Amino acid sequence: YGLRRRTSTKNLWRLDYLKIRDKVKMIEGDLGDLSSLERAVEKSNPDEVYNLAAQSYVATSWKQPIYTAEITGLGVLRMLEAIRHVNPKIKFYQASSSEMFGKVQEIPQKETTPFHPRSPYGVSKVFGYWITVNYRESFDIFACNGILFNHESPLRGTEFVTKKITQGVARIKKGLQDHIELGNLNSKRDWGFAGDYVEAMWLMLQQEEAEDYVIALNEQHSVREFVEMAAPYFGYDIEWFGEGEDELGIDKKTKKTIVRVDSKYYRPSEVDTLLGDSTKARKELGWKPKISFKDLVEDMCKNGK
Ligand code: F7E
Repeated sequence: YGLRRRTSTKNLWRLDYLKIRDKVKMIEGDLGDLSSLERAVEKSNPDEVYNLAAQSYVATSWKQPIYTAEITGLGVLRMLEAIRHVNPKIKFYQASSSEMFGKVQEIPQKETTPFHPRSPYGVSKVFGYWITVNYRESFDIFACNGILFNHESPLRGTEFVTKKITQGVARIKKGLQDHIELGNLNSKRDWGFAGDYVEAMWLMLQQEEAEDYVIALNEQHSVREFVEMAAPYFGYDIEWFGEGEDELGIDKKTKKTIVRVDSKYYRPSEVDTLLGDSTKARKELGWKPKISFKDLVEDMCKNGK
């Protein structure tokens, strides 16, 4: 079963891409509406609930901070309440995020690293994390936090930087777009393949005890490096000129400008560097990512739309 928020336009293209549209039954519901969640849990009668729903775009969380807190933060509590009322035996997975580490207190970040979120999104995820721990400790619900570092695939939404870059370079090559406008090129992330990370989510709910786990590739790259790695799939080789807002990424051979920096994509407070340490998940869950960073970039370049 999938929980589906009502919209006037169709948005099930990801299920089509994965060829599972016929296998997933949709139930209408909204993380803002407790009664709809209770009905969804009653109707589907699940063994496991995976809460991956959120206002998930960090930049929007400064524009809509209260909505973000309502859905990304309080939405987790509503889901837990629905489980507690309908059937507290249901296992619960909460999509916690590396954004909770924000201004990082140690490098790399692991389960015991203190949180210092840097956006209304990160702050809301910290609430979701702790309410999950609290319902585990208060009501003995089998509830786990997966603290997932950035996880990407060709299914990524176009506003996120990996998809914006891979789709953007593909469109430039086809003559559909002139250049890509990006914000902070120096920002560093630990990017992995979403499919591998979903396997870790499932493994967490198959353990004897409910616990929290960091899921990451344990490898870090900057936005600039992501551009440099994606460009060659489309025949470009990027060199950089200028600094800050004046920086340009230009193709060596053709001298075409591929990337321009636009300060409108800078964030009011940035998460400069994220690097995970997923040792616990690798040891206790036996989890190991199959797709490397290089393979991920290639997959997104080849299979993006
Ligand atoms: O930004 C920088 C931007 O929006 C990555 C979500 O899934 O992962 C995601 O959050 C970095 C940031 O992802 C542009 O400033 C530069 O430093 O792709 P993003 P995110 O904010 O890391 C975590 C784990 C989540 O939980 C979130 O839900 O790239 N950047 N230029 C840019 N970012 C965007 N979006 N667009 C740019 O033009």
